[in-house]
Amino acid sequence: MEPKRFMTLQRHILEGERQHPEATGELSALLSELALAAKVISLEVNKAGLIDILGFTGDTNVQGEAVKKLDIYAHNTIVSAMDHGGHLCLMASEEEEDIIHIPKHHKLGKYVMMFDPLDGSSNIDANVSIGTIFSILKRKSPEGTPGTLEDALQPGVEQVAAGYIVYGSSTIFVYTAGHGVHAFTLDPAVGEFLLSHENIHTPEDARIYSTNEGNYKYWHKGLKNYIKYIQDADDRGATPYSARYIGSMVADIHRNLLYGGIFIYPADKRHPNGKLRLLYECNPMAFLYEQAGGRAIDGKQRILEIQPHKLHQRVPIYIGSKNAVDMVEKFLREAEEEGED
Ligand code: P6P
Repeated sequence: MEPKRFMTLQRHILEGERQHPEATGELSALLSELALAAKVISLEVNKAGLIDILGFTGDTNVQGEAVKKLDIYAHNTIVSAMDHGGHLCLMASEEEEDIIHIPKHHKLGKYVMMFDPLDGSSNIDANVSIGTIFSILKRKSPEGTPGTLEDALQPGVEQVAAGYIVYGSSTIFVYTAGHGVHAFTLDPAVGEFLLSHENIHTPEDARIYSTNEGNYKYWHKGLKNYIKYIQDADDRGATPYSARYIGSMVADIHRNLLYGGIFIYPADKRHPNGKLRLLYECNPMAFLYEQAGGRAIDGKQRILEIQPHKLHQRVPIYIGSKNAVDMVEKFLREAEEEGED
């Protein structure tokens, strides 16, 4: 078995950039700053359980109330790690209503980053894997000026890099810069993200479906027809699907990316736009999945082609193995053509 190259995240990004003469090294510096923030967040997430058990807070208050909520902590860690590197002109976070400007005394860069600092954080008390999701674009507004909302409201096809960090039994940094999907596992002993999965290709066929079936009665008919179709797979002599849904998007997506699966958070009769956010949840996951050979749609169009109108805009999402997304798209289209609701 060929030994894994001692390939760090930073070296991998730099080598990737060197293959593109126009690259300036700014993107690799930006991703390295994010990787540092991820290491700090990973430390805090992994001791979160202790806050309740041992009262270990790092603050005076043993009750733990004084300890910042982990998602605020993650948000603050990312902002403070990245607002002075000189590579960003703007940030946007799930935790902030408005765009986040770069402090006046810092150099303004050519990139914009949108992120969900700690998606699924409501699961932390149950020790469920959670994650940071990020999306990086090039600014459209003039260099040297403060970034604008329009810099953030670009369709997903404009992303130059995207990915997530999943804080689970290991901390894994998964990213794409448009040249394949690569994963790096944090080795806490050396404090480095080391290449663990190069050029991830998601299986064309799914054997896992991930959705909150508690919302079944509110689903539109096309989705009900699709779920029934896959649940009857063995009647057709096909391999039955497994239902796997942990309620943490990064954990569900990471498992499905590696094993093959489809993740669905649909529009339904209560939520006409679904629940998940376009700019810092659906777009980055869609970019990553398409780079890994999968697909991501809102039910009608590519997620990456949706023109955003609002910073925290929600969209329905069907994302996963190509053949599975093709199939659900067919059921949704047929139900609409037959006027079924
Ligand atoms: P529901 C977590 O709150 C989250 O934003 C995603 O990580 C997850 O996929 C989804 O919501 C779960 O939502 O409605 O099924 O609990």
